[in-house]
Amino acid sequence: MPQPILLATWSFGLKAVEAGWPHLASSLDAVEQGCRACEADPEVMTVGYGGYPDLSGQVSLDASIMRSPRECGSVCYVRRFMHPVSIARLVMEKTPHVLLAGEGAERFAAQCGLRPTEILTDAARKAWEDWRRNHPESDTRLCAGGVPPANVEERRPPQSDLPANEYHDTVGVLALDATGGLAGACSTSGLPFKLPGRVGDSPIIGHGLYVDPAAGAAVATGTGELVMGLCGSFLAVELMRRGASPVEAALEVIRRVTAEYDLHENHQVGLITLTPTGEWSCAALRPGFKVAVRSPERNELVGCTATLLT
Ligand code: SD4
Repeated sequence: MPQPILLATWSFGLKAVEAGWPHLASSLDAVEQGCRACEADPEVMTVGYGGYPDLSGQVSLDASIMRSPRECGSVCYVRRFMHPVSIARLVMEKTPHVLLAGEGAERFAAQCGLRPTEILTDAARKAWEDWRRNHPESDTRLCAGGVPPANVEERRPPQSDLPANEYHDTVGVLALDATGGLAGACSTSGLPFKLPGRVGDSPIIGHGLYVDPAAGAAVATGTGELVMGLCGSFLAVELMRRGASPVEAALEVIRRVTAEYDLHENHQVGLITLTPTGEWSCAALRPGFKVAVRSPERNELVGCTATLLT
Protein backbone atom coordinates (compact mmCIF):
# COMPACT_ATOMS: atom_id res chain seq x y z
CA MET A 1 0.00 0.00 0.00
CA PRO A 2 1.25 3.53 -0.74
CA GLN A 3 2.33 5.92 1.96
CA PRO A 4 -0.43 8.43 2.75
CA ILE A 5 0.21 11.99 1.66
CA LEU A 6 -1.60 15.30 1.77
CA LEU A 7 -0.68 18.26 -0.45
CA ALA A 8 -2.12 21.77 -0.45
CA THR A 9 -1.55 24.98 -2.39
CA TRP A 10 0.20 28.11 -1.11
CA SER A 11 1.50 28.89 2.35
CA PHE A 12 -1.95 28.63 3.92
CA GLY A 13 -1.77 25.05 2.66
CA LEU A 14 0.07 24.33 5.94
CA LYS A 15 -3.17 25.10 7.74
CA ALA A 16 -5.04 22.86 5.31
CA VAL A 17 -2.75 19.84 5.73
CA GLU A 18 -2.74 20.32 9.50
CA ALA A 19 -6.54 20.20 9.56
CA GLY A 20 -6.82 17.39 7.03
CA TRP A 21 -4.14 15.05 8.38
CA PRO A 22 -6.17 13.60 11.30
CA HIS A 23 -8.91 12.69 8.80
CA LEU A 24 -6.68 10.90 6.31
CA ALA A 25 -8.22 7.51 7.01
CA SER A 26 -10.42 8.79 4.19
CA SER A 27 -8.81 10.94 1.50
CA LEU A 28 -12.19 12.53 0.84
CA ASP A 29 -12.61 13.62 4.47
CA ALA A 30 -9.04 14.92 4.52
CA VAL A 31 -9.42 17.16 1.47
CA GLU A 32 -12.76 18.50 2.69
CA GLN A 33 -11.40 19.29 6.15
CA GLY A 34 -8.30 20.88 4.63
CA CYS A 35 -10.41 23.26 2.56
CA ARG A 36 -12.75 23.99 5.47
CA ALA A 37 -9.85 25.21 7.62
CA CYS A 38 -8.96 27.86 5.04
CA GLU A 39 -12.61 28.71 4.34
CA ALA A 40 -13.17 29.51 8.02
CA ASP A 41 -10.06 31.67 8.37
CA PRO A 42 -10.84 35.38 7.77
CA GLU A 43 -7.15 36.08 7.28
CA VAL A 44 -7.15 33.97 4.12
CA MET A 45 -8.74 36.64 1.94
CA THR A 46 -9.06 34.58 -1.23
CA VAL A 47 -11.08 31.66 0.18
CA GLY A 48 -14.37 31.38 2.08
CA TYR A 49 -15.24 33.69 4.97
CA GLY A 50 -13.36 36.96 4.55
CA GLY A 51 -12.75 36.45 0.82
CA TYR A 52 -12.44 39.53 -1.38
CA PRO A 53 -15.76 40.63 -2.89
CA ASP A 54 -16.60 41.21 -6.54
CA LEU A 55 -16.83 44.58 -8.22
CA SER A 56 -20.25 45.21 -6.65
CA GLY A 57 -19.02 44.46 -3.12
CA GLN A 58 -20.52 40.97 -2.81
CA VAL A 59 -18.47 37.88 -2.03
CA SER A 60 -19.19 34.80 -4.14
CA LEU A 61 -17.55 31.46 -3.49
CA ASP A 62 -16.74 28.45 -5.71
CA ALA A 63 -15.60 24.95 -4.73
CA SER A 64 -15.35 21.40 -5.97
CA ILE A 65 -14.52 17.96 -4.63
CA MET A 66 -13.74 14.76 -6.52
CA ARG A 67 -12.84 11.12 -6.07
CA SER A 68 -13.46 9.82 -9.57
CA PRO A 69 -15.34 10.74 -12.74
CA ARG A 70 -18.43 9.19 -11.15
CA GLU A 71 -17.92 10.83 -7.79
CA CYS A 72 -17.57 14.58 -8.07
CA GLY A 73 -19.54 17.61 -6.99
CA SER A 74 -19.21 21.36 -7.09
CA VAL A 75 -20.88 24.68 -6.39
CA CYS A 76 -20.40 28.17 -7.72
CA TYR A 77 -21.63 31.65 -6.89
CA VAL A 78 -22.39 30.80 -3.26
CA ARG A 79 -22.89 34.04 -1.33
CA ARG A 80 -24.24 33.14 2.08
CA PHE A 81 -22.42 30.01 3.23
CA MET A 82 -18.93 29.76 4.65
CA HIS A 83 -18.11 26.23 3.48
CA PRO A 84 -18.80 25.74 -0.23
CA VAL A 85 -16.58 22.63 -0.25
CA SER A 86 -19.02 20.88 2.07
CA ILE A 87 -21.96 21.89 -0.14
CA ALA A 88 -20.00 20.48 -3.09
CA ARG A 89 -19.59 17.21 -1.23
CA LEU A 90 -23.32 17.12 -0.49
CA VAL A 91 -24.06 17.72 -4.19
CA MET A 92 -21.81 14.76 -4.96
CA GLU A 93 -23.29 12.47 -2.34
CA LYS A 94 -26.96 13.45 -2.23
CA THR A 95 -27.91 14.51 -5.75
CA PRO A 96 -27.66 13.08 -9.24
CA HIS A 97 -26.00 16.35 -10.33
CA VAL A 98 -22.43 17.59 -10.48
CA LEU A 99 -22.70 21.39 -10.22
CA LEU A 100 -25.20 23.63 -8.45
CA ALA A 101 -25.03 27.41 -8.82
CA GLY A 102 -26.11 30.47 -6.89
CA GLU A 103 -29.49 30.51 -5.19
CA GLY A 104 -30.18 26.88 -6.06
CA ALA A 105 -26.95 25.81 -4.39
CA GLU A 106 -27.82 27.87 -1.33
CA ARG A 107 -31.34 26.50 -1.11
CA PHE A 108 -29.93 23.00 -1.34
CA ALA A 109 -27.38 23.77 1.39
CA ALA A 110 -30.12 25.07 3.68
CA GLN A 111 -32.24 21.97 2.98
CA CYS A 112 -29.25 19.86 4.00
CA GLY A 113 -29.14 21.68 7.34
CA LEU A 114 -26.21 24.05 6.70
CA ARG A 115 -26.60 27.49 8.21
CA PRO A 116 -26.36 30.65 6.10
CA THR A 117 -24.04 33.35 7.36
CA GLU A 118 -22.50 36.70 6.38
CA ILE A 119 -19.20 36.00 4.68
CA LEU A 120 -18.07 39.56 3.95
CA THR A 121 -15.71 40.78 6.67
CA ASP A 122 -14.85 44.38 7.54
CA ALA A 123 -11.31 43.86 6.24
CA ALA A 124 -12.55 42.57 2.88
CA ARG A 125 -15.09 45.39 2.60
CA LYS A 126 -12.35 47.92 3.32
CA ALA A 127 -10.09 46.36 0.68
CA TRP A 128 -12.95 46.64 -1.81
CA GLU A 129 -13.64 50.28 -0.86
CA ASP A 130 -9.95 51.12 -1.28
CA TRP A 131 -9.83 49.34 -4.60
CA ARG A 132 -12.92 51.14 -5.90
CA ARG A 133 -11.47 54.47 -4.80
CA ASN A 134 -8.26 53.75 -6.70
CA HIS A 135 -10.08 52.40 -9.77
CA PRO A 136 -12.94 54.83 -10.48
CA GLU A 137 -13.18 53.49 -14.04
CA SER A 138 -14.54 50.24 -12.59
CA ASP A 139 -17.95 51.94 -12.17
CA THR A 140 -18.62 51.79 -15.88
CA ARG A 141 -18.24 48.03 -15.84
CA LEU A 142 -21.08 47.74 -13.34
CA CYS A 143 -23.68 49.67 -15.36
CA ALA A 144 -26.59 47.67 -16.68
CA GLY A 145 -26.12 47.49 -20.41
CA GLY A 146 -22.50 48.59 -20.02
CA VAL A 147 -19.98 47.20 -22.43
CA PRO A 148 -18.58 43.92 -21.11
CA PRO A 149 -14.85 43.29 -21.36
CA ALA A 150 -14.32 42.07 -24.87
CA ASN A 151 -10.65 41.50 -25.33
CA VAL A 152 -7.82 39.63 -23.70
CA GLU A 153 -6.37 42.76 -22.15
CA GLU A 154 -9.56 43.45 -20.23
CA ARG A 155 -9.99 39.85 -19.22
CA ARG A 156 -6.81 40.15 -17.22
CA PRO A 157 -7.33 40.39 -13.48
CA PRO A 158 -8.56 43.91 -12.75
CA GLN A 159 -6.07 44.50 -9.95
CA SER A 160 -3.04 43.78 -12.06
CA ASP A 161 -1.07 46.28 -9.98
CA LEU A 162 -0.83 43.55 -7.32
CA PRO A 163 2.08 41.10 -7.56
CA ALA A 164 1.42 37.74 -9.21
CA ASN A 165 1.47 35.63 -6.08
CA GLU A 166 -0.65 37.78 -3.79
CA TYR A 167 -4.10 37.19 -5.13
CA HIS A 168 -4.11 33.88 -7.01
CA ASP A 169 -4.87 31.97 -3.91
CA THR A 170 -7.27 29.09 -4.26
CA VAL A 171 -6.81 26.42 -1.65
CA GLY A 172 -6.40 23.16 -3.57
CA VAL A 173 -5.87 19.93 -1.63
CA LEU A 174 -4.92 16.50 -2.97
CA ALA A 175 -4.77 13.37 -0.83
CA LEU A 176 -3.80 9.74 -1.05
CA ASP A 177 -4.89 7.63 1.90
CA ALA A 178 -3.42 4.39 3.22
CA THR A 179 -5.93 2.30 1.26
CA GLY A 180 -4.75 3.90 -1.99
CA GLY A 181 -7.78 6.18 -2.25
CA LEU A 182 -7.17 9.43 -4.12
CA ALA A 183 -9.26 12.58 -3.64
CA GLY A 184 -9.04 16.27 -4.34
CA ALA A 185 -10.89 19.45 -3.46
CA CYS A 186 -10.51 23.17 -3.98
CA SER A 187 -12.22 26.31 -2.73
CA THR A 188 -11.94 29.99 -3.64
CA SER A 189 -13.56 33.40 -3.65
CA GLY A 190 -12.23 33.74 -7.19
CA LEU A 191 -10.50 36.78 -8.57
CA PRO A 192 -10.76 39.77 -6.26
CA PHE A 193 -13.08 42.51 -7.57
CA LYS A 194 -14.17 40.31 -10.46
CA LEU A 195 -17.21 41.12 -12.56
CA PRO A 196 -20.35 40.00 -10.70
CA GLY A 197 -21.33 36.56 -11.92
CA ARG A 198 -17.81 35.59 -12.94
CA VAL A 199 -16.97 31.95 -12.21
CA GLY A 200 -13.45 30.60 -12.63
CA ASP A 201 -11.86 27.20 -13.03
CA SER A 202 -12.18 25.93 -9.46
CA PRO A 203 -15.77 24.60 -9.50
CA ILE A 204 -15.55 23.23 -13.04
CA ILE A 205 -14.53 19.60 -13.02
CA GLY A 206 -11.54 19.03 -15.30
CA HIS A 207 -10.47 22.65 -15.12
CA GLY A 208 -9.56 23.54 -11.55
CA LEU A 209 -9.64 19.93 -10.30
CA TYR A 210 -9.58 16.42 -11.69
CA VAL A 211 -9.16 13.01 -10.09
CA ASP A 212 -9.13 9.59 -11.71
CA PRO A 213 -8.15 6.70 -9.44
CA ALA A 214 -6.47 4.92 -12.35
CA ALA A 215 -4.40 7.88 -13.55
CA GLY A 216 -3.87 10.48 -10.84
CA ALA A 217 -5.07 13.82 -9.52
CA ALA A 218 -4.39 17.46 -10.32
CA VAL A 219 -5.48 20.78 -8.88
CA ALA A 220 -4.87 24.25 -10.30
CA THR A 221 -4.58 27.72 -8.87
CA GLY A 222 -4.03 31.11 -10.44
CA THR A 223 -5.95 33.02 -13.06
CA GLY A 224 -8.74 30.60 -13.87
CA GLU A 225 -9.26 32.02 -17.34
CA LEU A 226 -5.80 30.77 -18.26
CA VAL A 227 -6.64 27.22 -17.16
CA MET A 228 -10.21 26.93 -18.44
CA GLY A 229 -9.48 27.03 -22.15
CA LEU A 230 -7.11 24.11 -21.73
CA CYS A 231 -9.05 21.89 -19.30
CA GLY A 232 -5.84 22.19 -17.29
CA SER A 233 -6.38 19.65 -14.53
CA PHE A 234 -7.91 17.07 -16.83
CA LEU A 235 -5.03 17.55 -19.23
CA ALA A 236 -2.47 16.94 -16.47
CA VAL A 237 -4.19 13.72 -15.38
CA GLU A 238 -4.49 12.49 -18.95
CA LEU A 239 -0.80 13.13 -19.53
CA MET A 240 0.02 11.05 -16.45
CA ARG A 241 -2.29 8.30 -17.71
CA ARG A 242 -0.19 8.22 -20.87
CA GLY A 243 3.06 7.90 -18.97
CA ALA A 244 4.16 11.43 -18.14
CA SER A 245 5.73 11.91 -14.72
CA PRO A 246 3.90 14.27 -12.33
CA VAL A 247 6.35 17.09 -13.08
CA GLU A 248 6.22 16.56 -16.85
CA ALA A 249 2.43 16.60 -16.75
CA ALA A 250 2.21 19.79 -14.69
CA LEU A 251 4.87 21.52 -16.78
CA GLU A 252 3.19 20.62 -20.04
CA VAL A 253 -0.01 22.33 -18.88
CA ILE A 254 2.00 25.43 -17.98
CA ARG A 255 3.75 25.29 -21.35
CA ARG A 256 0.40 25.29 -23.09
CA VAL A 257 -0.69 28.29 -21.03
CA THR A 258 2.36 30.20 -22.26
CA ALA A 259 1.79 29.06 -25.84
CA GLU A 260 -1.89 29.94 -25.90
CA TYR A 261 -2.30 33.20 -24.02
CA ASP A 262 -1.07 36.73 -24.13
CA LEU A 263 0.33 36.87 -20.60
CA HIS A 264 0.63 39.78 -18.23
CA GLU A 265 3.59 39.94 -15.87
CA ASN A 266 1.25 39.54 -12.91
CA HIS A 267 -0.43 36.39 -14.19
CA GLN A 268 0.29 33.21 -12.30
CA VAL A 269 -0.83 29.60 -12.73
CA GLY A 270 0.25 26.74 -10.47
CA LEU A 271 -0.60 23.04 -10.53
CA ILE A 272 -0.07 20.14 -8.16
CA THR A 273 -0.07 16.62 -9.59
CA LEU A 274 -0.26 13.32 -7.71
CA THR A 275 -0.14 9.72 -8.97
CA PRO A 276 -2.07 6.76 -7.52
CA THR A 277 1.23 5.51 -6.06
CA GLY A 278 2.00 8.74 -4.24
CA GLU A 279 4.53 10.45 -6.53
CA TRP A 280 3.77 14.12 -6.76
CA SER A 281 5.05 17.34 -8.16
CA CYS A 282 4.10 20.91 -8.88
CA ALA A 283 4.81 23.47 -11.54
CA ALA A 284 3.99 27.12 -12.02
CA LEU A 285 4.26 29.86 -14.55
CA ARG A 286 6.49 31.92 -12.26
CA PRO A 287 8.39 31.55 -9.00
CA GLY A 288 6.41 32.10 -5.82
CA PHE A 289 4.03 29.15 -5.90
CA LYS A 290 4.36 26.93 -2.82
CA VAL A 291 2.99 23.58 -1.73
CA ALA A 292 2.42 22.29 1.79
CA VAL A 293 3.37 18.61 2.11
CA ARG A 294 2.25 16.33 4.90
CA SER A 295 3.25 12.65 5.09
CA PRO A 296 4.41 10.37 7.89
CA GLU A 297 7.91 11.85 7.35
CA ARG A 298 7.27 15.40 6.26
CA ASN A 299 5.31 18.45 7.34
CA GLU A 300 6.62 21.45 5.47
CA LEU A 301 6.11 24.11 2.90
CA VAL A 302 8.17 23.60 -0.24
CA GLY A 303 8.89 25.79 -3.23
CA CYS A 304 7.68 24.90 -6.66
CA THR A 305 9.51 22.04 -8.44
CA ALA A 306 9.57 23.75 -11.83
CA THR A 307 8.68 27.15 -13.25
CA LEU A 308 8.67 28.29 -16.86
CA LEU A 309 9.14 32.04 -16.54
CA THR A 310 11.13 34.23 -14.19
C1 SD4 B 1 -10.14 31.48 -10.09
N1 SD4 B 1 -8.30 29.93 -9.91
O1 SD4 B 1 -11.29 31.76 -9.72
C2 SD4 B 1 -9.33 30.60 -9.19
C3 SD4 B 1 -8.93 31.36 -8.00
C4 SD4 B 1 -7.71 32.07 -8.05
O2 SD4 B 1 -6.85 34.20 -8.10
O3 SD4 B 1 -6.69 31.49 -8.08
N2 SD4 B 1 -7.84 33.38 -8.03
O4 SD4 B 1 -9.65 31.88 -11.13
